Amino acid sequence: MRIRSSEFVLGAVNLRQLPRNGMKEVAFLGRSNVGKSSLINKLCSRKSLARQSSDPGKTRELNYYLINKEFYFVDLPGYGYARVPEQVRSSWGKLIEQYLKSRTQLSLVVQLVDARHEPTELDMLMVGWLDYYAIPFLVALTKADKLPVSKMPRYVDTARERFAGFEQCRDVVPFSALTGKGKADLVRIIAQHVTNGK
Ligand SMILES: Nc1nc2c(ncn2[C@@H]2O[C@H](COP(=O)(O)OP(=O)(O)OP(=O)(O)O)[C@@H](O)[C@H]2O)c(=O)[nH]1
Ligand SMILES: [Mg+2]
Repeated sequence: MRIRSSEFVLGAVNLRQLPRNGMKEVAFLGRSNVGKSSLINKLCSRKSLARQSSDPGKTRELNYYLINKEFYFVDLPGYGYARVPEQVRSSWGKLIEQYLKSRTQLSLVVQLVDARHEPTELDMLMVGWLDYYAIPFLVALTKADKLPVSKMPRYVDTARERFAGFEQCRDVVPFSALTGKGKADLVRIIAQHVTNGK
């Protein structure tokens, strides 16, 4: 599969606003500032399709992008941004959990984790939900260009071991929005989940 077209469709603040046409969805999940929008832009070979924030924690909507007029990418609101009030944080958590739990057309989640750091508690809580709700996911280790090449294999191995215990984990892929590293692997795995044998 090649990503030939991508367009912004809508930003939803609640689940009632989500598309009802049944097209498959791939959702991108990760803490605020981990690189979700940059990854979506890179996959789509676009400079500014998904809004990249200079102001972390700003993406509050579920942003829908129609890909190849065939399926959706969903940029989920980033979690874990410290300066967001507790009440707002818990309502985001509920929105994300409701979405994961109820969205039957959700075919794959790309869970983003910073390649240089240990996954956060919230990252592990999210993949726990994914396993619990039986949603296949793949882990993208973002900003891999910031890791010295010599350290890369050890970091990737550690992450693979960490996620190996999750039944729904399909793969762990180092990724860089700067260099495009990992893009081909991500597109290949996404294609396996959204196309019907094409
Ligand atoms: N070096 C490097 N920087 C990156 C990479 N991906 C993202 N960044 C930078 O990290 C910052 C956050 O990136 P975003 O793509 O806006 O992150 P996000 O997860 O969408 O953030 P929110 O929408 O606030 O949740 C930006 O300054 C990006 O330029 C990468 O692969 N390499
Ligand atoms: Mg974003």
